[in-house]
Amino acid sequence: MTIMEPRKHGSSADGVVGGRLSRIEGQLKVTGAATYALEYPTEGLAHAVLVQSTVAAGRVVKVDTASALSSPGVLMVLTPEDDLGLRVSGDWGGNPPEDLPYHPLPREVQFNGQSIAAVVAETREQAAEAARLVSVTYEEQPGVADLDDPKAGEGKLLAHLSVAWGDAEAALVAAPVRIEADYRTPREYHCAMEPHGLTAKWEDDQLIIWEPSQWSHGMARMYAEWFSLPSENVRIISPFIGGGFGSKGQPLAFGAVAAAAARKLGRPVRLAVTRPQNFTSYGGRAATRQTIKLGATPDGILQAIIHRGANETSVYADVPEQTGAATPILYKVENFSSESRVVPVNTVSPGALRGPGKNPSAFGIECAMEELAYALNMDPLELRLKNYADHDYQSGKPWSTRQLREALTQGAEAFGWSKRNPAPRSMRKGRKLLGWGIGCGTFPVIQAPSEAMIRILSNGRVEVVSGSIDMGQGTYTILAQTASEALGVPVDQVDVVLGDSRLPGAAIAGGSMLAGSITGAVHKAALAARDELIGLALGASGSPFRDTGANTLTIQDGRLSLPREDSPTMNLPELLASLGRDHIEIRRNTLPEDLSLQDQQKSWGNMSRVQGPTMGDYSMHSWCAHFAEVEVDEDFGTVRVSRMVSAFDCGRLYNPRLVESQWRGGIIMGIGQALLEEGVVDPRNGRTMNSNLGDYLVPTNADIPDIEVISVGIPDLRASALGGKGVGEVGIVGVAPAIANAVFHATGKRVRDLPITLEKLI
Ligand code: MCN
Ligand code: MOS
Repeated sequence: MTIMEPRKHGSSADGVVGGRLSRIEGQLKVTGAATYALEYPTEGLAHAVLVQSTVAAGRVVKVDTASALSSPGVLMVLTPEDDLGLRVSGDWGGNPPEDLPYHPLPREVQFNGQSIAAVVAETREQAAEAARLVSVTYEEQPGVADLDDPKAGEGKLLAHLSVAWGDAEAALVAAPVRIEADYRTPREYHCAMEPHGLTAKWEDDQLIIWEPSQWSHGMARMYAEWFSLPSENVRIISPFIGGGFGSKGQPLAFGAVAAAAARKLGRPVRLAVTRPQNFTSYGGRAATRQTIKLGATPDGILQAIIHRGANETSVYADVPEQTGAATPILYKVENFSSESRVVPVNTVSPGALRGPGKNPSAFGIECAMEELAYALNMDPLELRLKNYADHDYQSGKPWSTRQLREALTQGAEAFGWSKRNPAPRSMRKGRKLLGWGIGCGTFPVIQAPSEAMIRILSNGRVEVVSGSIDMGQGTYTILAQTASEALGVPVDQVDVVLGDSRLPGAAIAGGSMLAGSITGAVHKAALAARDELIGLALGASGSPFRDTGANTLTIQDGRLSLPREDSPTMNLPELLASLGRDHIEIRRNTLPEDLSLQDQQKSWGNMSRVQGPTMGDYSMHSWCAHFAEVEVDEDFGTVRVSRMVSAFDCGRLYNPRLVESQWRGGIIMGIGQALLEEGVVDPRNGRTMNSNLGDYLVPTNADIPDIEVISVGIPDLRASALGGKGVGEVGIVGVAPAIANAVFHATGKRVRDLPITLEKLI
């Protein structure tokens, strides 16, 4: 548990909701004072190193551990022979686990890079050396390498993802103007700066785990289910995370191995997943392919959208990367049909990666819209505005708020879109071809309950306490601002304590749902604390307000006073002293009132009370419009994004400085997706060949231009207590199509499979 003490960062106006306060934990991070999961000192620590399969499919027939066991410092080698005594855990929704054994080091190999053995030794170096000596014999079976493998087939239809209204087939045939195109996106990976790993320690039947987590309560529950323990026996500690991007929302096989090894050995065990092992310990964004057919009138009114998509999944779980997620809600259309398939291949199950579903979906529909614009000889901005969706045609519900028109028009204005010559290859800068393109994006508002505690200490400091997570997105800071404003206490008097499953429950830092959810709980708790303080101050013996007949007080700058000029005042230390209390504690949650305490506690470790964007009377989403400029060198085929302007509707912004950083971060990842990122699979053995940051390219500073971001949102009080919508993911959605569209405008070449690398342009 770490206590964050905000320092002065600019004026006091920065400290309230909507202020531009700098990250309050920033100094701890840049000075190296913040402690990460693998840095906790633990006495008697042993170190585990994973051994991973080198075949895509088959059976482990023998693991020869003799030389590893006789290697210096080795304490234990775990193989598929060892029954670790684990049971399968439940899913995110908290649905009861199947009563089956769980083998994190399985005998059946399902993908290349699967963990099948682990060596535990006194030091990490000794474990790594011995892991090289473990020799595995397989009975190999033919595997399916990836989506392009001829053995992969067309996959399974996921009927629950099919969406249709009107008669799309008939409307398409009748449409005077039609386009049809196939789009593809490759495997992509999170590449968080902090790799996966954990330190696991048992104290009797209590399991303590230091592991980067996007969801402390959910992970505690899932670990507990593996070990057949009550949830409260597992404690996840995760105050700082070096990025997650969707990869750290659940415990993974290596975590089960480390915790089981610690139990077997009777010593704490640390397991650091190496960078290459990160690529197969949790899946990245699945490779996708999709076909989009659009029909329109000659003046550009959409008549039909037909979408057929597929993504690769593993052979053991059907994980959709829903390429039809944005297609039905971006435009007004009376005839629509979408179907999604999953294609099992021998890979680790794909995972959630910033903007899952919406991201590849926007690549398809936003490229297709520009292809239609060219077929119609119409400005792509005009085409988008012409087909503006006045409500959600999929659910039939009105939008809660949708400022996408403003995003398109204000973004276009700031970018200078009206100066565009529409003809491909018509614009130049020096000897480079210049291209401009648009891509829209969206991400749903997901709502979840949360709980928070406010503690007022006798020294006047205020603590905001929550088990929620800050993986860099800004939770610490916005919670200090929320409490400061609601309580009337300066922000540098507020400390924020996060990242521990022993603390009050919270939504996952995922699905862009945490900020809206946890600010609601903190706001509620802080208002209750304020009322409590005022009540106590009016009644306290020796209180200057006691005989004034007043029935309320104001709190400003940490001082209580009557709402009049010449009022006596009292600060928080004085109040607590007069009450003889060393602290005051208030806890509030946003669950329904009538839940039993037991049901309340259960709610934090599962998502049974999470609400999707159309569960109420409205359809609620964040929106954006990206405008990209590229410079293409015709001789070398190199593409550089030279300018981006992006306009967003994310409702009210709790902290615009942090939001702008979130948006830019998403856009930078989108530039990587458009031009660089691609997991390359060896077709012979299903191995991820570029499983390191030297070969799997992500953008560097030199790849990133000026990025101008604009907020066009208005407060949306249906979306959240304070009026904000989700911010963390929408930024990446629509970037890749904006760049692909710009590359077409520059070169006249339409690249429909990402990334847009030079060999596709020459
Ligand atoms: N915010 C705001 N006003 C709003 C909404 C959000 O000021 N109306 C700001 C706050 O600083 C808040 C942040 O934006 O902390 C993100 O809020 P939100 O959109 O609710 O997203 P979450 O807090 O749920 O964070 C998860 C989200 C996801 S799902 C991914 S993936 C992602 C992302 O955040 N991974 C990240 N941003 C990331 N940023 C960093 N640095 N590292 C990651 O791994
Ligand atoms: Mo974000 S991919 O939902 O963690």
